[in-house]
Amino acid sequence: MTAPKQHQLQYTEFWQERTGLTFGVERILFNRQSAYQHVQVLQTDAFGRVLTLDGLVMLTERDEFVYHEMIAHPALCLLPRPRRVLIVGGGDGGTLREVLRYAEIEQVDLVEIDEVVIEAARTCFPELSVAFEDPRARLHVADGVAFVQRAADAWYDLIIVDSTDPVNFAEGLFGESFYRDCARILTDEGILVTQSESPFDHTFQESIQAAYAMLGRMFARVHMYLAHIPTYPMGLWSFTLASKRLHPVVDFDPEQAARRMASFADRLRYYNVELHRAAFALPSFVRRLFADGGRPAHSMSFHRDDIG
Ligand code: AG3
Repeated sequence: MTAPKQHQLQYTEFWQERTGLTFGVERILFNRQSAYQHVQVLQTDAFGRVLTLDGLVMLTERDEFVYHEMIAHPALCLLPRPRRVLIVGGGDGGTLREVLRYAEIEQVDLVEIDEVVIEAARTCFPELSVAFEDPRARLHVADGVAFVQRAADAWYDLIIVDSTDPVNFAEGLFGESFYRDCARILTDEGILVTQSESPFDHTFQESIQAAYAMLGRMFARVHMYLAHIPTYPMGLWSFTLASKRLHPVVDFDPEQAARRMASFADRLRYYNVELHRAAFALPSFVRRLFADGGRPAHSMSFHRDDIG
């Protein structure tokens, strides 16, 4: 019989006052206060290495594939020929790794505000940060809001906002002027994808609803899609796809997508062409979150004409 445990180190991200997710911690691998936030990497018992920023779980070795595949592939498979991509945030390199899987991608600008995040990834998550070595990747340590202000019109096919929660310095990445610049620097067929928190969590509901209203005024369509991410608050996560022209389900061509992914599809662990459609089908309670004046919405999509 093994001896009973006499001490243990645990880490909890609190989702509410006293409710949260607890990890068993074996070792603290990285621990630094940057100019922006507290950056930590923990070796945990059940989820491998975990990156936290100001105490919030950003990724775990075990389930990062869900978030990174789902923030990148739905839009990349929908666009017929994406060439230039902008990633705002994402200093760990996970989103970049997914974008660079496509041979037709020519250039990816990644704008991360905090170089300590990049360093933490280089030290503790080489399987993610390896993406920075690709010659198509250009790394900018800068503020995303200022970067999009200065970027040229109609340049990017896709913008991915891989940010933390809409608080503190990340709040601007959910705001009107940032979205306006994004719309301006995207091509006529361009798409903006952003992480948009958990539909189960009321904390950010208002800022996400406000973001939908803003995006609805700038893009022809705005759609929510979902994925299961065990280590983010409530385990069910949403993404928002704002598109100038293409409808994410109606205009999605599964054969073309399968062809485009042929060289790497067997290495993906979450996304596939069948799942693409399923991800945009929303549970009824999620549809109702965006109901106008209590009227149930029929789908979580806004069209410019409906909004006026
Ligand atoms: N960005 C989204 C993380 C949001 C998690 N929120 C939380 N734990 N409260 C993750 C960055 C990974 N590239």
